[in-house]
Amino acid sequence: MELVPLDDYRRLPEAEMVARAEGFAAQLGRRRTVRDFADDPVPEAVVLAAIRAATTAPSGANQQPWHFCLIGKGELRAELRAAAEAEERAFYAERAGPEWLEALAPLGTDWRKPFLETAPWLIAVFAERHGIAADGARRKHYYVGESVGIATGLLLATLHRAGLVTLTHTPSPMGFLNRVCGRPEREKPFILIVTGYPAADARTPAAARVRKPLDQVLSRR
Ligand code: IYR
Repeated sequence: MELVPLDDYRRLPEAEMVARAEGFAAQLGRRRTVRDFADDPVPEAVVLAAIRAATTAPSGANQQPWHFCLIGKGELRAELRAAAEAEERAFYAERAGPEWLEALAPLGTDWRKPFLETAPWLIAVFAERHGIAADGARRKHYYVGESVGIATGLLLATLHRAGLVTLTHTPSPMGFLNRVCGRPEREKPFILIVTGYPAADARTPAAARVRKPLDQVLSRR
């Protein structure tokens, strides 16, 4: 094992640490999940940089068990929307069940997913359940969900920081994403991120703005 020094690290003054953390938290607090997208184009460089940010995430044994399929506007979109809406129709009609539908009611979601055709970029995030070694053998991956979840968080934070809005879409099940993206079976669709500008008349549910106060989610010992 080779070790290298932290040559680009420097401590910040305490007041600056607090100011930076507070400023970043306030900016993240302005992130909204949006479902109404404008169809205006967004430079690919923005989403590529956000994906690059996502790939800096820590991961189990640094195996980086993720794949990002970037889907621009094109003929795939109609197929993808139809496949997602077919799953969502079944989800809302049967699969969800009353308790899940009740939990979702304040968000006002339904099976219709027009944003899958409108938004300029979709990013399908896949989790590599296992890797393939140089000799073709199956290589076990560790903490895959944690790793891909952290990477997705960094992706969302960077897109937000860049001035775009996002939707974390979870069609259930999402197997059609393997076909649309041409990904192997060992990669499990993790989440579909929709990103772009909000539509001029975009509205978000009031209920989604309520965040639990710190004293409900924090304890100290
Ligand atoms: N996948 C469905 C349902 C859905 C589920 C949860 I949990 C949400 O927070 C939002 C939606 C859909 O995308 O509509």
